[in-house]
Amino acid sequence: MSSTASILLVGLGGAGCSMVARLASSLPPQVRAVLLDADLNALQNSAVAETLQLGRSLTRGMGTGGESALGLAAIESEEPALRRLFTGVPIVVLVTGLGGGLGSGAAPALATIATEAGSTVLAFATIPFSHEGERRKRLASDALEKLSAKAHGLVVVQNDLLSLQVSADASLAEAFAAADDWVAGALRALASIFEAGALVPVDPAALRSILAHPGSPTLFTSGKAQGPQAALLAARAATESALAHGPDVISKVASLFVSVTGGSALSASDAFEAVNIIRAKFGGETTTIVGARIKPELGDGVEVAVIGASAPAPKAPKMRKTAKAGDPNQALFGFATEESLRRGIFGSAPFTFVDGVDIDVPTYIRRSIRLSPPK
Ligand SMILES: Nc1nc2c(ncn2[C@@H]2O[C@H](COP(=O)(O)OP(=O)(O)OP(=O)(O)O)[C@@H](O)[C@H]2O)c(=O)[nH]1
Ligand SMILES: [Mg+2]
Repeated sequence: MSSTASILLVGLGGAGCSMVARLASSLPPQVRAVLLDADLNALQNSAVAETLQLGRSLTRGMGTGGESALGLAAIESEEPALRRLFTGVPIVVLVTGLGGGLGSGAAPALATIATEAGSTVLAFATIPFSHEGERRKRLASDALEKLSAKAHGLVVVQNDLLSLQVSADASLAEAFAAADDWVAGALRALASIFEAGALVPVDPAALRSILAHPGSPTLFTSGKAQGPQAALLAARAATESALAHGPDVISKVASLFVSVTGGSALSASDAFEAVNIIRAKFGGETTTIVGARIKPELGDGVEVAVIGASAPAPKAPKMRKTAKAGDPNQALFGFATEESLRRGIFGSAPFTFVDGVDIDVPTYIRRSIRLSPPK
């Protein structure tokens, strides 16, 4: 790995590789790209120099044909090479399209290998379009559940939401291209946070402190604007982006990382004005880390990118079902926390905030309504 690269951008499977390949020519030196796929053809046709073929002896250079078990076996077969790839890498950004066999089967295992090698893993995963059918949706939702427990941060990108930006009669290829562009834009904004020459510098270690725990519910959004008050308008665009309002997106987070990039006219006070708008919308009460940099080529434009996370919800205490009195191995009863009691069966699930209210908490508890005993 080159001495300046602190982020490894990993494309996994057909869609993940295509999204990363779109960016390859415009990455700053701090970001290095690598493509992982079982499909040799897809790897050979890409402009990214660094590739690793998965499951050589299992799929013989082809895709998995939608078999997620094969996707998992393919990644396991390359475990030693992957461990070497991740060793010494502070941040791994994993990009994949869920719904096929490779991305869905391999992504959770890949996040585990990277985490065990000491990397902080931020995953971007697309969810199939509704018209791709039930099977792909199911594969994606199974994979999403596993991946969210393994990655430190997970940004879920609903293809259906992104497709609202293309016309109703657009082809599938056009819809994929819109999704690719969107994810590439988000990744470009993320990469630019770490470019040299900052007005307010940030260290990649700061991102590690925001995404400190596997399973953290994660928010990611970005916005752009031009002209007078561009910083303020870009911040507003970030708060209104479709990404910040999807069904799996949390709207208030404990920790925020805000990057503001603009042309030569951008001042530190413009940047902090933008940050205030972001904080008013998304929180960041525990920590807010701000990075700002000038990129003269942006002219009078400003781009704002936001990553936020909250610590994962505490898991409900487990009890052994068949312990006998006096059994020395009998599990001790844990004390439920107030939070786990409030959230009941949703205790370990990601928070779902709507207008600042955790909707997984039953309404009668949220509103403190006393229930009368059954007659
Ligand atoms: N954004 C984007 N999404 C795509 C593209 N191609 C496929 N997808 C999405 O990604 C999902 C997974 O497809 P692939 O990435 O081709 O599947 P894979 O992980 O390579 O798995 P197999 O090919 O089955 O081994 C699909 O269900 C689509 O929702 C693409 O070019 N761009
Ligand atoms: Mg494929």
